[in-house]
Amino acid sequence: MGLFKNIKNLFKKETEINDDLKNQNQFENNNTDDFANENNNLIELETVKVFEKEKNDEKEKLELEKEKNKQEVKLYEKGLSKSRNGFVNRLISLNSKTKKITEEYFEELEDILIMADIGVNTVLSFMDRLRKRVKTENITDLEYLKEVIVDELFVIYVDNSIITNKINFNQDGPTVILFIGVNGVGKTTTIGKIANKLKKDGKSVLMVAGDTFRAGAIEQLEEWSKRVGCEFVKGKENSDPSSVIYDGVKIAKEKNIDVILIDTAGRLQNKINLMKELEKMNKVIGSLIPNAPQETLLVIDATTGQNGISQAKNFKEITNVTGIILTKLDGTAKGGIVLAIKEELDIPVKYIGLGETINDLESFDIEKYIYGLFKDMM
Ligand SMILES: Nc1nc2c(ncn2[C@@H]2O[C@H](COP(=O)(O)OP(=O)(O)O)[C@@H](O)[C@H]2O)c(=O)[nH]1
Ligand SMILES: [Mg+2]
Repeated sequence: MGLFKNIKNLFKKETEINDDLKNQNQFENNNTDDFANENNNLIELETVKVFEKEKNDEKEKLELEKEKNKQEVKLYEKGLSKSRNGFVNRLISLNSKTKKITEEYFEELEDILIMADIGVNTVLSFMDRLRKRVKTENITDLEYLKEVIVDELFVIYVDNSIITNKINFNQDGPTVILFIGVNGVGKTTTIGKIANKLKKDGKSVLMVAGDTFRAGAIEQLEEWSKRVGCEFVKGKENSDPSSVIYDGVKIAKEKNIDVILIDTAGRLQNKINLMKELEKMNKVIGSLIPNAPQETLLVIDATTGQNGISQAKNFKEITNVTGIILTKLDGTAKGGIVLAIKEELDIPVKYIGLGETINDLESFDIEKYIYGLFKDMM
């Protein structure tokens, strides 16, 4: 498979888009050559000009893409540095002190991975596969084993699933995204960050202050709406969130807003009540926009490890969670939680939070994530 090598090539040498660019030029040069041979009049010249322009536009687009990709990789690198200094360094030092692959080595590796929040079951099945491969492929070279480890970790994520970090946008009418999760995980902050991204993509955004429960929650979201420069709808403190949501969605429809971001309170003390509340919200939203909400994104805090996974299991039982946003990955030294989410919940991670500022949010990309974690091993 050689995924380790692929990722290494992709980011370390930065060749990917450069090569694309070269191929593209080659292709278009050939095309223009062919064209010149067939026609030798003015029309030809004009066509070549158009070709040139298209070629330059394409080049510019690729350059921009390349720059964007570079910036994103940098954010992953920065945001995952704690994890690199934590569990990845332990992995590296285990590998460098090991001379021979023994049972002791496997046990220590297992410990390191469990400590990294990858999840016990995930680690056990990973260790099974690794042991088998070492045996059947007769692996003795530790350099090679390193590659196998990264490859097998990646397999956990891609196994039997369609990976999509894409938001399901409504084709006719506003897209509704509902944000749920317990207190303090980063819902409101994430709404601010996502609104900013959407605005940059040219979409109009309306925020709904559906957390009417916590003091200061409404003002906090309002602050974000001002910063981002988007529409904002609120109700009174302690009012029924569903009625605020009703108002918000109605206004968004009237104003032809592209995306509605709904903040909610994260009370999980009483599962039945929360379930009823979420049901009511969904009903109100669905009555105004068929098939909405298009996304119900559960926010979890990476620093809470297994606790975050249990929260997610609870939410999954009471409502239809379409994606996960994993915040504060920058704050943990155990960035393995993404793999646990995959194995234990099988809900796609759509975004990750890599810091507190407005730009510290990225669409989740498993290759960049693996690179951000293991770049020192590559
Ligand atoms: N380091 C870090 N802090 C974050 C991130 N996302 C949110 N926070 C912080 O987490 C705290 C709680 O966030 P808030 O949005 O109020 O959580 P909510 O209660 O779920 O709405 C705030 O101090 C945020 O700045 C992140 O990705 N990284
Ligand atoms: Mg909040």
